[in-house]
Amino acid sequence: MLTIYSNAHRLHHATELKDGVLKPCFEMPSRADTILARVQAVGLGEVIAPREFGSASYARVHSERYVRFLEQAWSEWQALGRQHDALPLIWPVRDLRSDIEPVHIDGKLGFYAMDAGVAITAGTWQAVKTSADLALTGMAALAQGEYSAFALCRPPGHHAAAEYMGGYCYLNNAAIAAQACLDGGARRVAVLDVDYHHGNGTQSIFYDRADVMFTSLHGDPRHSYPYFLGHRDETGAGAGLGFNHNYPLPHGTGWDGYGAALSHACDAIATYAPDAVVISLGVDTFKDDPISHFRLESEDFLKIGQTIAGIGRPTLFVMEGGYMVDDIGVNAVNVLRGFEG
Ligand code: Q9C
Ligand code: ZN
Repeated sequence: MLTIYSNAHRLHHATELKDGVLKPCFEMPSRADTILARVQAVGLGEVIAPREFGSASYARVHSERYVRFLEQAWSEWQALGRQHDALPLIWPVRDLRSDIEPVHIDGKLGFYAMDAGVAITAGTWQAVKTSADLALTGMAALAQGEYSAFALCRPPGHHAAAEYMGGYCYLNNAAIAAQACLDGGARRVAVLDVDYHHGNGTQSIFYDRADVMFTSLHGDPRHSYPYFLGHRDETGAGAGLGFNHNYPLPHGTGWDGYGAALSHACDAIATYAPDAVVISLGVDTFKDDPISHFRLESEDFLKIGQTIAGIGRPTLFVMEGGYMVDDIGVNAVNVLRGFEG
């Protein structure tokens, strides 16, 4: 399987507010380095660099003003003499107004963020746009006849919606790639999200559309981040009604519960008969993940890949979460090897 990778991810290494303390993000550069090392150790296939696509491709699923914000936030922050990571401190909840974009960077950060896990640093935009380019390059490879590809994205993307960032995510790499597939002439694309956390951004982007079916298996949002989306009754709206499928699962879920839900999800995707499948590949479902609560073993990730292969469609894997760095390479690449059979 073809892998698309760039060292640009290392430009993004940030801090997050966690348990009341500012600490280094669990989403750190060693994650991608470890996955790449495993890709090479098992001889998965060729590793290529991304092409540059640019903001117009990102603005197919994000608003132009949001993309501009991401691009300019660090210089606006720095212009005030600030040197630490840019983090939001105020959010437009319920009856506060969210129809007017603030001018001040502190207002903008809250306006465009859902939490304090998305710091912006000097290198963030370069890493973020390159991560989207990895997914777009992977989708372009599928368009040119590859049956599968692995976009080794970092930072991840599935919590980012049309106009907000969150949960270590800035641009929604999987959504950008899915939209590019449609723009290239495909009629239907399925996005399957196997990250521990609900893919709220991807769901939001495609919620009212029938040309993208979104399916997510994740920790029940009553107990797990992102808390405010990912319930079973979210089935789509308007033309998209019936094309959004959530499988919230309890703490402690192991292969029995997970495999059954995954098989059900993959059967529904096969029935949808998409031209391509995009997998939001998080491996934070692992038993030793430091911030998640499922109990998958490393061998179970082979079975995830095998089950996805059963859909029988060209497939782009887009890297999302997974925070047990020691095992992240084995677990992520096990999905890919399981897929290849
Ligand atoms: N510090 C992914 O797996 N962290 N994201 C809370 C505030 C939530 C996980 C953020 C974890 C986000 C891509
Ligand atoms: Zn996650």
